[in-house]
Formats: sequence, C-alpha cells, structure tokens
Amino acid sequence: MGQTLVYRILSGHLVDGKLTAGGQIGIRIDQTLTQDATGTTAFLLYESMGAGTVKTDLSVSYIDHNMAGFGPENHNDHLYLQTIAAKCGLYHSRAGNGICHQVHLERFARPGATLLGSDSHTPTAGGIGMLAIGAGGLDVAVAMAGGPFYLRCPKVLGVKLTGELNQWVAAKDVILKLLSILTTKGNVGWAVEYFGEGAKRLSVPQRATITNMGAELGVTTSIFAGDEQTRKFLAVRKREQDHRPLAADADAEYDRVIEVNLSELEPMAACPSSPDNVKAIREIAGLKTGQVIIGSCTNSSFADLMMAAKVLKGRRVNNMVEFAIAPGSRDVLNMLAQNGALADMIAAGARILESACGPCIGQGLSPADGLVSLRTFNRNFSGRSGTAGDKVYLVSPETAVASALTGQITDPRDLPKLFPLKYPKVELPDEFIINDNMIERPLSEEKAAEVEVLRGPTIVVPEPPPALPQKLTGRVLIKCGDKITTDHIMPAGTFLKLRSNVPEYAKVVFHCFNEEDGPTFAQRALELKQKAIAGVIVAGESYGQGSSREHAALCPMYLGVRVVITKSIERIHKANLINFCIVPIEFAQPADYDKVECGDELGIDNLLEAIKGSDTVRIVKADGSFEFVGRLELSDRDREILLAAGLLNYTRKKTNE
Ligand code: MIC
Ligand code: SF4
Repeated sequence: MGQTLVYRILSGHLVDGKLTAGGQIGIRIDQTLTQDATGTTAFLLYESMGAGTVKTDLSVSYIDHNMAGFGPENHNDHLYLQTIAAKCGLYHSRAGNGICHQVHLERFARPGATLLGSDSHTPTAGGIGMLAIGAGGLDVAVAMAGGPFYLRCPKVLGVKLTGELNQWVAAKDVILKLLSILTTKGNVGWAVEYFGEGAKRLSVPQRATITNMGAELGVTTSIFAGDEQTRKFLAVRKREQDHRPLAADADAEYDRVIEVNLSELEPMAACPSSPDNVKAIREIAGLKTGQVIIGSCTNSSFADLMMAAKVLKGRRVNNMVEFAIAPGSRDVLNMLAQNGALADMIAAGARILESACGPCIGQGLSPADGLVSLRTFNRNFSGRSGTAGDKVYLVSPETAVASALTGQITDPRDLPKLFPLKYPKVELPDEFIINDNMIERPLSEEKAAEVEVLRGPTIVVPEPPPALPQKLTGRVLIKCGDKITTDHIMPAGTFLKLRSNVPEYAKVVFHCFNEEDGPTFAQRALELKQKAIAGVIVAGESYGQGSSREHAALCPMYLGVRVVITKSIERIHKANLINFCIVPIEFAQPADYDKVECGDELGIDNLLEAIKGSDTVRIVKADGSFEFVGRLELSDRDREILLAAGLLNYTRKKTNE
C-alpha cells in the first residue's frame, strides 16, 4: 500500500512512536513561527527553560497582531520580542512587514519540511507542501528548544479535486464547500490532503487559502503536493532552491476520500456566526451591506488584491459601504504600489490598512450596530469583530469586491451584467519585489551575547501551575453549550494588548458570558480559589474551537480552574489545558451533561490515581444525589505532564534526568 504525503513527511521526521492513526507520535520540527499575541508568553516560558539559542533549522518571530498601540503594551511587547529573537538566534519580522502566515509562505516555507506555529492558521504553509501544524506557545517553545512535537498520528482525508474553477469562483469557495460538508465539529484527529487534476491547476496562494481554513474544520493540518505550481511560486520569489517535488504514492490509501468538482462550485458565504454556516451567494444576494474588507491571512495575496484592483479601476465603491483592504505582506503592498493597482483602489474609495491582522482580530473597523459586514477572513465568531451581535459574512475577494460596488451581497458572476467589465485574469509576475529589510536575521553568537533583552513593565512572567491534588473538591463555575471557541473563553479585540500580563488578562475570562450586574467569572473563580475549591468548567461539543491562544488555558488556570468536563474537545485547546495542568475530561455518557448545573459541588476522590492509570474517573456530586463517569482520553505523555504539574515542569524534569 502506497504512502500518503502526510505520512511520507511524518515518517521522515518521526522520533518517537509508530505511524498508526490514533497513536501518539513525536516528530522533529524544522521550522517554527510565533506571532506577537502568543509569542510573548511563548518566549517568557522559553526563557524559563533556559534553552538559549534555538535548535531548529529556522525560527521566526512575527509582529502582526497587536499593532494598534493604544498605551505602551504593544510596543513593550514588540521590543521584548525583537531583543529576545536577537538573543536566541531567531529571525524577527518587524511590525508592518506583514501577516505571519503570508510572509512565511513567501519567504521561508518549503515543501517537505515541518513547521510548528503558535497560531492555528499555521497550516497555511501546507499550500506549499509543508507539514505545518498550529499549537500552543509552550509547545512551540519546547520545539524551539529542540524537543519533539507530540501529536496524535492523524487519519488522512483525501480530497480529490477535479475540474476547474469557473470565472468569479475562488479558492475560498472550495474551502467553504468543504466546511459545508464537514462542519467545524468532529474532525479532530484528521489531516486533509488535496490531490487530483483540479488541485494541480490551483496556484500556491489559492492552495494556501484552502489549507489556511482547514483550521476552521478543526483538522491537524492540510496539505497540497510540491509540484510545478510550487516551483513557479518559489522561483518568482528567488527561492527555487527550496523547491522539492513531492507527492503521495499513486496507490496511496486514504482513510476517507471526498471528491469535489471545481467546475460545479459557485460563490458562497459563511453566514453569521460560524464558518460552517455556509450558503450559496445566490441564496442571500440582495442583502444590504455596509462594510466590506479584503485582507487577513486567508485572502490577501497579490492575486487577490490585483483582481479587486482591476474590478475597481475607474469605479467607486457604493457610498454606503466602508471598504478597506489589508494586503497580507509588505511585499504585496509594495507590488501594488509600484504597478499602480494601489492607486486604482485608493481612487475607488478604499481605506488602506497596514499589512497586519487588523480587523480580523478585532483591532479596529468594528462594524456599526446591525450592519452586515462582508470580510474575506476565516472566522466570524459572534463578537470577534468587536461589535456585540455582529453580522459577519465570510466571502471570497470576488464576492467582496462585487458587493462593495453594489452595496448589497452580490454574486460576482453578475458583475459583467451590471458593469461593462470582463473577468480580470491576473497573471503572476515573473519577478516579485523582494524587500527583506524589515526581517532581522539571526546574529552571530558573539553579537547575540551582547544583546540586552528589553522587558517593559507590562510584561509579567506567568505563574506556573500548582500540582493537582489526589482528592479534588470543585464547583462548576460555568456551564456552556456547543462550539465554545477560545475567543469566547479569552476575548481578543480591545483586550488583546493584555496578552503579556496574565493577572490582568485573566479578569476577562468568559467576558461575553458575564452579566452586567453580577460578579464576573474571574471574581467568582478567585473567591473559590481562596477557599481552596477548584474551579470546574462544563461544556458541550467541540469545546475550544478556533484560535490556538494558550491564554484560554493559562488564564483559567491562574483563576484556579483545575478541571474541564465536556462532550468533546478540540485538539489544540486540549493540549494547552494539559500543558497548564487543567484536566480535560469527557462525559462518558453525553446525556450526563444535562444533569450537571452551574454551581454544583463536584468531587473526585482519586484524581492522581486515575490520571496515572485509568481511562475513566468517577465524579460525584457533593450532596450525593448523582455520580457520573468521565473519560480520560490521555496519552502516556499527557498523563506524565499532568502529574508533573504542567509541561514546563515536565520539560525541566526530563532535562535534569
Ligand atoms: C486568531 O486568528 O484567532 C489568532 C489571533 O490568529 C489566533 C492566535 C491568537 O489568539 O493569538 C490563532 O488563530 O491561533
Ligand atoms: Fe491574523 Fe486573522 Fe490570520 Fe489570525 S486569522 S493570523 S488574526 S489574519
């Protein structure tokens, strides 16, 4: 039986375990990326490991999320990240240079290598044939220190793409189609591999849009082959030497195969407020929109913005639409500036945002109350835009630009009927403007030794977790439903600047569920912590979707949460909980979820014993009225980490041994 591409790369990097789906494996990591919103904690934890110079082939620290600079926090973080990168032998991509995933794809990603990033959209680099995985910052810190990355060996879903995209139908519509089939739940433990004649026709930026939003499916990673498209993409960026042809064996056997005929796809949108609430544009066409934004790591490539510029040239966006663009990298922005496309967009009324995450992570451009906002982004979780009750639709750049012109959701295929224009074919230039002067290169050891690491006063070293007790007495602090995202647990937006200060940031845990006149989640949790009662979180299916932010574990841990009981839990968040010594438990009988209420006192008599050697744990209501069984789906290493009071302690222990 032939090998899939995922398994080919895994086997070349395997350092622990066997390549059997479901089993735990450890793999060598060639490259890492961190960004500023997850990076400060990652580096603070890295420093406390005392690891020194990074041991990977290449590690890059990016500044792209926390850029608004209201107050000193963001700039303090940037200076810390710049100086710690210089100290520890990393590349550092400065503020303004672009969104980590876009820049990484353009400048560093290479087929066949492994990449671990402290951002859930790290699989963007799968568009170039890289095995790229998102993780919590602490896992990335361990990888930078030369440790393997541990994961469940995935099952592989083959997506056979046939046919060819029609005019005005985009890569975004391919992944929205998949989200409509697979949804955002239930895909934990899978990797997606794209192949077929249709896949061959997609350019690397198109592929990257698709692998980027694999994060919304909740899969471990998504990947395309390394082929002629990859070679072309790299050659244009003067990196042809990084190319390596790479594909699955012709007789590779997949655990499941889905076929998607690109010729049959049509423009689609993810409607409020989940990336899998997908409808065809024709079903929602005519709905008035007041804001359109093209940008984010999903859809801000040169081709995306050139297409938009060509449609906008000589026209003006609808006078009731706020239209903005955020090119994915400074190189893309530079290209647009030099070939005149930027001027065309400015003339058409575009607001030009810097090359950064910006509105995608709630940093500005929150839509007006009740307004329909169309964005080419990858997430539309309720409130993520910064407006409570927002109505964000995720669409392709084609649908975005069509709707910006008309002021209503418009099928881009109708554009030639509405305006005298043809489908703008965008050819990739033979050469890309490359300006790396905002990327600082690793220093020599001598020079690195002289660097003074700057730690502003808003940067606070996180407290390590305490050890777990054998007999746990806890109280349910919150009971939430299905598909709770890490944005619900730890809001970004105006709170994003608190990422380097856990005691401050922890005050807004579950902010969106706090009642105006009652005590906050944080206040209730701290009150219990003082009484030595453990906080318990209860949730439904697919808990911890979305962002990789480990603060969704770190901050609850700081507040005294020790146990999370759910119907099911997403991969990255589960790993983060374990890393910060919160026990992830799943209801053995999902119906038991209905019997547990907020405020219930729960007890576990033999927690440590259960973690040591059992797949289940018995949980008892303190009044004796009810008991139920929780599943402990943990690898041996997970158990050791929990017993060692978290990954940092565990790593120290292992290093000493
Ligand atoms: C996101 O898209 O939610 C983020 C912001 O990029 C996160 C990382 C973070 O919360 O810092 C992600 O996707 O992992
Ligand atoms: Fe940035 Fe948005 Fe991409 Fe996250 S999804 S990395 S916030 S652009």
